[in-house]
Amino acid sequence: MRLLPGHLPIEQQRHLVAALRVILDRAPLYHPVLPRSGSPYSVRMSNCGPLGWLSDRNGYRYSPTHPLTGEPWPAIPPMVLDLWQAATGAAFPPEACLINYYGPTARLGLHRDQDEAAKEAPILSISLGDTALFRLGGPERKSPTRSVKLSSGDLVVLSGASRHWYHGVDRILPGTSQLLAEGGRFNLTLRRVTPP
Ligand code: MD3
Ligand code: FE
Repeated sequence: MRLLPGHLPIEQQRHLVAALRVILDRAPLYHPVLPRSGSPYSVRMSNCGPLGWLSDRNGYRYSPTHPLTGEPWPAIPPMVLDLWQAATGAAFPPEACLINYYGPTARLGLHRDQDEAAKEAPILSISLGDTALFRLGGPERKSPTRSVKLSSGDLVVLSGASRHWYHGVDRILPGTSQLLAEGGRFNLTLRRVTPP
């Protein structure tokens, strides 16, 4: 895992939030539910890009359309595609940009990202807004974990072995950023889904 702390200058963070607002007008945040149990996540989600990650009663999958509007996801903003290229060096574009929104009490349990057929492609994460206490584990659920703070403007590149490690978000530290009028945190997770 490669952490690029404070990679994004504040003007770029603001520009990115403005682009996010336009995307979320067309593809609103919704409350996903866990497979089988149907329990809601505390994180709200949306996507941009040709594919979007979904969780519902039937399982996890990638879909070209929003589960509530039935419309295709909006395009990934050019600035985000440029960041992907610069940070990952990948010769191919990402296909999915998951947009997670954390209110002050939201969290995300320990999990692995393993719904992508492109098993070896890197993942890029962009944090905006309040700081998150991120938990990084290892290859197995029982592997030792450590806590890492992810602040507004930080990028994380997951490649190689770390791409398949357990991770989650323990909590948000409310009031740590002024970027979002509503408070809370956005995280963008860019992924290649189909093998390039
Ligand atoms: C480490 N999102 O959407 S981003 C997710 O902050 C997700 O919203 C978190 O986990 C968030 O699936 C973490 C940083 C991240 C993303 C993928 C990883 C860290 C990772 C994959 C492997 C190891
Ligand atoms: Fe994840």
